[in-house]
Amino acid sequence: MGTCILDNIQSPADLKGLSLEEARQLAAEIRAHILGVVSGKGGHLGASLGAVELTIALHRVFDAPKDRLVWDTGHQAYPHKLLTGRLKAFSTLRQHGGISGFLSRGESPYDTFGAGHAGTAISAALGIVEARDHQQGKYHVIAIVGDGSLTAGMAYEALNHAGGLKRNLIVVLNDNEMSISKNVGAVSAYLNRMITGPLYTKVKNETESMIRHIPRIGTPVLNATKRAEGAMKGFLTAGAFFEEMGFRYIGPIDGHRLDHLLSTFENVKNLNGPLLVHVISRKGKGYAPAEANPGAFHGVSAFELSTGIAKKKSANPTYTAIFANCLISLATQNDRVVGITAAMPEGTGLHQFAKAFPSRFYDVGIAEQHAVTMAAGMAADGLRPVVAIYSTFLQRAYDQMIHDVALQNLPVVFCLDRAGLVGEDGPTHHGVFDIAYCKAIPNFIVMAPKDENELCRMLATALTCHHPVAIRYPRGEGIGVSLDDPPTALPIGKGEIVIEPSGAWDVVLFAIGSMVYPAQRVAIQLEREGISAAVVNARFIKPLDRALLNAVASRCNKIVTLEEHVLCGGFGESVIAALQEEGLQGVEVRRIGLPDHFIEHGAPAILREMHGLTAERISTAVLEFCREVLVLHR
Ligand SMILES: Cc1ncc(C[n+]2csc(CCOP(=O)(O)OP(=O)(O)O)c2C)c(N)n1
Repeated sequence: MGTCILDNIQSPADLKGLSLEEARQLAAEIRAHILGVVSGKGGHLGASLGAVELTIALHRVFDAPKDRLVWDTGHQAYPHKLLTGRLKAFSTLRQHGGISGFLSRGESPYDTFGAGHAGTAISAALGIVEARDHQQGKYHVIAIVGDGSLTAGMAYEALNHAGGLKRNLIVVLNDNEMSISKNVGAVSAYLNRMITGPLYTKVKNETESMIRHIPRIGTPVLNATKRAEGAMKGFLTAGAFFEEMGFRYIGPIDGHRLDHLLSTFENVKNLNGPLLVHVISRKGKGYAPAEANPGAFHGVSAFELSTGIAKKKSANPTYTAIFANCLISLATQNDRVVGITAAMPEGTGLHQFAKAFPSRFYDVGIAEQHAVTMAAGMAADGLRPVVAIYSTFLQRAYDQMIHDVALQNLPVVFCLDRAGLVGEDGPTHHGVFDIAYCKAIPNFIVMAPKDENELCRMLATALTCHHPVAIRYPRGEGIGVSLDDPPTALPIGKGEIVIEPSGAWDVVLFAIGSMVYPAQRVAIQLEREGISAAVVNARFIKPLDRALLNAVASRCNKIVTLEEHVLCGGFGESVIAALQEEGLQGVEVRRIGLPDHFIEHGAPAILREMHGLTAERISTAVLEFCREVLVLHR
């Protein structure tokens, strides 16, 4: 990649001396560099391409890391990484041992506040503002938040608080009218009216004339500021909503006009109180396939740069796709079934459901808490809501799960996609806490399928239950098994023995969800070593199949539990507790699962290998556990 200006940017300080023309060239180089790396390795593309000029302008006008840039979500931060000393490391993006795809305080002093989940930036920035003011610090704090992230309830909680406190805080609203899919809701429509209506033209003309009159870009001139203030009066009507929230509204500004951005930020720097700068940008800017299809290019796997076509085709349908098809067929038979997503229609597969049942589909925005309580309300009045949310994002809605759903024992079905290790997105996105957080809640039924057929059976089961139900299933392709048509319901709380060796058993592999197939491979490997291993597919974490546990424990006093989840609060702990409560003494248990620390980013295969979840690593661990048996056999 023949970069030229970018190669010489060691830190944001190097931006200060660039001419406007050079800064524009830099923008083109950053785009080319991001495209080169992301087309080869995958990553978040559209948001970063759309934020190039904005990032250059912020880093040129403000003085990070002294001034604090707090990026919401972090998926748009690739230009920020490239300008803050991570150009060389950028080729390692999202790979194990390489730099993170999001923001990470451990990675760089320029990453003021870590992120990965949306909607946190304004709250975090306000906290930093308070810390600054308590300690008489002198620096700017700038939260950069997308219009999608502005659908998150926490963003409003923070705006409300910040507007009341009246401290110096800059919020940059980077508005590309897109969440991952098209943004939703009344505020999104309001923002859209601001940028498409006649008012925008008026405001834009005023901005342009204001900028023309600024003597030299980069010089804070009082007169220019005054003129800016004057011009801003015209914006009052445009940003009335934010003004009412206690913010001074500035904008809308073209997010790809470096000159506009630079002069606006120079002016904003000299203003006091809470400010909101409304920047209009285009997701995927500069790469035609991404501009044409921003939803698909939000996050991508490796693709052909010339065409935008993905390099790898999946062999089997994904769990997500199977879930969506199955839900559609179940909803065809039951018109009370509705589907709810929190800004992830494609990610959860519910976009297919939306096509089939437009009036029974709800995209609530990045509002997991609201999604859950709305589902509770729907269930309270006779609907059968299916809430499809990634395991990691459902963490947001814990009180709603307890207080609004479970306490009233409402039949809401939670479909937790991306449960387990998700790979390159890393610690903000691994879905490894859901067993712990679901099983602790009374009235919940918690299940995990061994394959995609069982996922369908679990969904069919869940829709017959009069309780809240959580089904956790992994990211990516299914096993490739055929599907029962129609899927039959499972008996609640009943597991199955999937490998039942004749004769005495040396060990029982008690597995849940994605660990059942690996456990079967382990049993086959162990057989070669002379170890007789039974394999149980638990199916239910709660209620756990105690009869089955009793039965296997009476045949064998060694149990290995297997889960793709943290051990702390996990499935294995449930097995141990059940053995104890059933009075099954003398059974030795070894738990295999994830450790009590955050799991880094990297290819799923590498992470599984590192954390002992491959069939090979499990075999070794089980052999070790069974070593007395081995001694006896030999
Ligand atoms: C709590 C939470 N829910 C869902 C997501 C998934 N997600 C990642 S980015 C995104 C859209 C963000 O839109 P916006 O803030 O407008 O940024 P853009 O990508 O458009 O720049 C969503 C829904 C998330 N990161 N966090």
